[in-house]
Order: sequence, then structure tokens, then C-alpha cells
Amino acid sequence: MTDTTWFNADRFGMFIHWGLYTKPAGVWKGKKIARNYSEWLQASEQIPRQEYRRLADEFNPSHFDADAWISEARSAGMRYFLITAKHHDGFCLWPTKFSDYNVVDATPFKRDILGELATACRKYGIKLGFYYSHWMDWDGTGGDVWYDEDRTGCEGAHCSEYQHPSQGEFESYWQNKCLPQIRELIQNYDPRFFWFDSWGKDSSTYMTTARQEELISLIRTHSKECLINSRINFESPSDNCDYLSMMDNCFPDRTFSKPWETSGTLNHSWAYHQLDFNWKPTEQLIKYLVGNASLGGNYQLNVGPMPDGRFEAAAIRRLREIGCWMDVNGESIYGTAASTLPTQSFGKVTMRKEKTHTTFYLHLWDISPDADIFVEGIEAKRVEAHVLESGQPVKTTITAGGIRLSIPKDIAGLNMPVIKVESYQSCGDLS
Ligand code: FHN
Repeated sequence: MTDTTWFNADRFGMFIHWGLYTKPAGVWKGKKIARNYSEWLQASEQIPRQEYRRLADEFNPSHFDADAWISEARSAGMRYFLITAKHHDGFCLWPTKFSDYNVVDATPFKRDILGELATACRKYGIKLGFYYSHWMDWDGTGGDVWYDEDRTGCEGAHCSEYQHPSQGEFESYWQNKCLPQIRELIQNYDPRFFWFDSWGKDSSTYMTTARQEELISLIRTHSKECLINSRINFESPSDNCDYLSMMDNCFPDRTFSKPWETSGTLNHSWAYHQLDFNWKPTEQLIKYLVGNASLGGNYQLNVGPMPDGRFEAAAIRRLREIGCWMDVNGESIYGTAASTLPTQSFGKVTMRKEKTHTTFYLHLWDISPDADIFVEGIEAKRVEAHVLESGQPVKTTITAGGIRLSIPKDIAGLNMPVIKVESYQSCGDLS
């Protein structure tokens, strides 16, 4: 198994969905597409392949700036970055030798997007990962398609191009596109992790144990440190995966024996959607991050850049607000572990075992300033506590079964405050 220490410590990453579907952005032939994920355009509207492929002629994001994306991620407090190298439509964001349906050979843009991002990631010390749609590939090379009998496209007909491949057809895609491209991505860009995508019983038909192990073994052969997620087969993942991926926007209420993460959206669609105004408030996004960290999990927050290559203003505002919160409270997230305390009524707890003591970070979501809270489960001979952002000391009383804290009234001016509690098992070890 590959070392997952960095993944657990980093806790927070950026996910990007970007590709040919970004320009239509959820609207096709003047109508909002049936599916709410704009990256599903081709399947949603049953667009014949040659017609969909013509979107490549228009892919020319003149404002794309890898440095700007990665520095935005960095200042939001994110420590790793993940992008759709190939999504379900089969189009590739790098100049792959194994398909000419790629950004350099098929578009007027002709720049190696992954290469530019890899350079920016190195500059900012951000780990790079690739989303790769290994099960579905709608471009007719033998990958699976989304077959939905009841769906008709814009022309009112089911497109006969979209039928499940035979095992032989899938095997040909697997050997001639999927596996060589994974090897190529490792050799060209040296990613620290892959994020494979599957769900449901159709994917299990193709993502057999043998194919999962073949893919894992290929990655292990070419990289000593590349992590692999469990959505290689969501229903029945190999034990050899390194970390678990929850379903989209699913925030569990339990811990897991492996490192884990939730990938979530800022609004509804993963890729940019011109009619999706369903933005989540910053406070909610921070709560997802903290909630997962309190259970030992990570959060990968998705951005869908616009067709010209820039992030939307609503995305930037949220990223920067999260960044401000992380600037003062980041130590309560990075390198912390799941709380071993019982569930608390005031909010969530993250913790870190230090050499001489244990630190608890109390995330106060539901409190009255100038009142007491009881933190159940902290057993200590001595505790020291202060507000993480301001340094203001907090009065503590050790009682049976926990500690009582007097919340300062000034805390009302802070947004989502965190109290740092250092708890010692003997009276004399505070130096
Ligand atoms: O179908 C995809 C979807 O477009 C998106 O990429 C998400 C990200 O988790 N995964 C699939 C649905 O779960």
C-alpha cells in the first residue's frame, strides 16, 4: 500500500471539471439540457458523436492561466489539486499519443493544459492528481456509455450509437486507450493520485476484479507514490485502493478504517453551467470541511471554470472567504485526526496527539457568547484554552466527565470560531 500520510494531513483540495461541455454550459440548441450536470451534455441530449466532437473546434479558452488557478487554490488553503484529464466524453486535456481527440490535436487552443498545471503545482507546492473516467468513454472507442431507454435527445430519438459495449469491445478500449493513457499520464506528469469514477451495477460489469487489479498494478509499477481511490469500482472496490471516495456531496457521520474524502460542488453542476445559480454559502462549505476533518476525512471542493478559462466571481468569493478562515484556523484542520470524544452539541471537534499532551479544536457552531459549554469526554489534570483566531484566553473548569468552558462574549464578532484546548494528563507538564 502506498504511503497516505500527506493525504491525511492535507485535508483540503480543489477539484476541477473542465472540457468541451464547458462552452454549451448546460444549454443545447436553445434549451436547458435534461440533466443538471452540464458535463453530461452528450449523454443527456443523445448527441451523435460526430456532432458532439465538433465542440472541439470551439475550445479556445483565451484567458486560461494555470498559475492563477493554482494560486487561487493555494490561497483558499487547499493543498492538492485534481482535474478531469478525461471525463466521460472521452476528450483529453493533454496531447496523448493514444487518441487524437485531445486539446492539442483537435482544438484551436493547442496547449498542453495538464502540463501547464503540473508546472504551476510544482511552483506552489500543490500535489497534482487526475480524474480519469476509466469505465465510461462515450467517444465510441469501446468504453461504456450511459444507456437509458427512456431518454430521447433533442431530435426526439434515442441515438443508436449509445449501446453498452460487449466485453470484447470494452477490453479493446481498456488495452488500447485506458491503460496506455494512465501510464502516459504518470510518465508525463508524475501525479500523486488518481481519482477514478464509477457507480452502480453497470460499472461492476466492466470493472471486474481482474481489471481493477490490472489497473492498480500498472500504476504501482510506474509510480511509487501515486494514490488510487475506491471509485475504481464503487460497489466493490479492491482492498488495494489507498483511499475511499464517497458519492458526490455525501458527508458521512462515521469514521472509516482507510483515509477517505468527499468531493463536493460549489453550486449543483460540476462543470460550469450558465443556468446554475444554486451557490452554497461559504459557511456551509467550511462546515463540510470541518465535519469531514472531525471524522478523519478530506474535502475536495469543485470549481467549474468558464469557457474562457476563468473562475466565476461567485466561486472566487467563496474560495477567498474560505481562505481567510483557513488563514487563522487552518491549524485546526491540517494534520488533525478524527475526534475521539462523543458527539458534542456545540459543533465539531478535531484533535491532535502531541508528545506531551492532546490538543482539541472545538468548532463552535451553536453557542451563546458569554455562556458556558460543557465538553464531554476530555479527561485531564490540567487544561489551557484560548480562541484560536484572537488568542483570547478561555476560562476552563475540570469536572467529572469533561470540562466546562466560559465562552467570552467577544466571540460573537468572530465567524465560526475555534477554541484550542490543550489537555495534560499531569499537573506539572506545562512549561
Ligand atoms: O458522472 C460523474 C459526474 O459528472 C462527476 O464527474 C462526478 C464527480 O464525483 N462523478 C460522476 C457522478 O458521480
